[in-house]
Amino acid sequence: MKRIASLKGRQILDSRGRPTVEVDILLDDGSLGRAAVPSGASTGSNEAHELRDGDAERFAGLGVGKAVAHVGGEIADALRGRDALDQRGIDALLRELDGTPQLTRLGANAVLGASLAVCRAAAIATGRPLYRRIAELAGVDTPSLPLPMVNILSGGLHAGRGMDVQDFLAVPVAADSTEEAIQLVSRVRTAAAEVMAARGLTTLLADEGGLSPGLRTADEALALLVEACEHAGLRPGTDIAIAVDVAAHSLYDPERGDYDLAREGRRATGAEMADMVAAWVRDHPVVSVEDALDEDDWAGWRKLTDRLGDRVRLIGDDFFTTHPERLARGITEGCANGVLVKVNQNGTLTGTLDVVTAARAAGYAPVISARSGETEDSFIADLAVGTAAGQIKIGSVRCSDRLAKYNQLLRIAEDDSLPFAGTSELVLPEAVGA
Ligand code: 2PG
Ligand code: MG
Repeated sequence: MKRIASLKGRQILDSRGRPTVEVDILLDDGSLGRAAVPSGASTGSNEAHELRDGDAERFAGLGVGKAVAHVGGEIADALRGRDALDQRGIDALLRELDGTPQLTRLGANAVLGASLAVCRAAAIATGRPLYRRIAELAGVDTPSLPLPMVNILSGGLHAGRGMDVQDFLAVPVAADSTEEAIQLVSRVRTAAAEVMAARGLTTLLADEGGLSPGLRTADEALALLVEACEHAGLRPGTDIAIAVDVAAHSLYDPERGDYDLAREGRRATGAEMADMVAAWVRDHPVVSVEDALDEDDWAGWRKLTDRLGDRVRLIGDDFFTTHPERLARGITEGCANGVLVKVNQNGTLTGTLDVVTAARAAGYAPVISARSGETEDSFIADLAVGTAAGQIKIGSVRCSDRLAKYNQLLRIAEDDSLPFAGTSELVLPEAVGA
């Protein structure tokens, strides 16, 4: 028994300078568990609710004073005296206390902060690394180090809509360790900046530390990424593969029922979006495409999965929102073959672990992901290892909010007993990583 003595919430700032919640949990034995909550910009409609104050005078309404007050008030009252080792019981209690499906009343930011802090406190109290504690909760015997997919070029809501598509990422498929993976993508990131500078493009940073060349089409961005790999002395498709996050929900116009590719100067139907993605997969070493279609286009997702699902990972982010029922429906209907996993979309650690377990059981690849608004908290690095998810998406190899997670992976990798997942979760042609 590791009894919770007290909880404290505070408002801190995330990587966009917006308020977010941090929670401290102190146990009777003096162990302190601290966790901070991330926040997205391109969000799905079915995410757990982020409670904001709405007071226009303070942080333009984005303050989290109410959520912080819930942590120190109702949540503290409910959790005081509870056993921090009972993560599942505590998370169930938090949900019950809130009483709404999307944690609207207390705020998913308040609930998640408490949930993650409980886990960290329990790890500290039992003298184990966080990823070991998570593995125990997830029922994972062999934790593993994930293959990162690393943002190199940014568009969409992370880069002032400078490009229509949100993320172009490098996947270091030739890497056989975390250190090698980070080294390879760092070379690509640096080379991309050099190629862009030589073309007179701005190399200022987007929200996740990526570059935003403001190119007109996704094809041009893919070609630039391929060129950056070559400039770095790496073989596109063999050393470095490409992942794309379309974030199509933020392009979708529900009134007209089509997608606004404003930068490209055209509109596209769902079928045209699918054709575009199929052409990327045909013409470039693309191994993973996230949110190619809107969050509610179940039929379109199914068709796309039938068409490309044996060649590429089709990942649902805004589509699934780390929601067990949406994932279950996707599995039943044959939509996607991978799921982005974001703790704050779900709202509790246990709920998140259950989504990973359900994905695994159905052969869907889970990708543990950061949000575009992050903090110095590195929890998701341990989460990816502890769940043996196989892949992680953190952002670029720039900015301390991102590096906190990469650096934590480097620390965890000092545990020689942990295998590196490598390309085990990718659907790959044989030449890749050879
Ligand atoms: C995404 C994430 C991270 P956001 O769409 O996958 O890149 O962005 O946190 O803004 O939803
Ligand atoms: Mg996404």
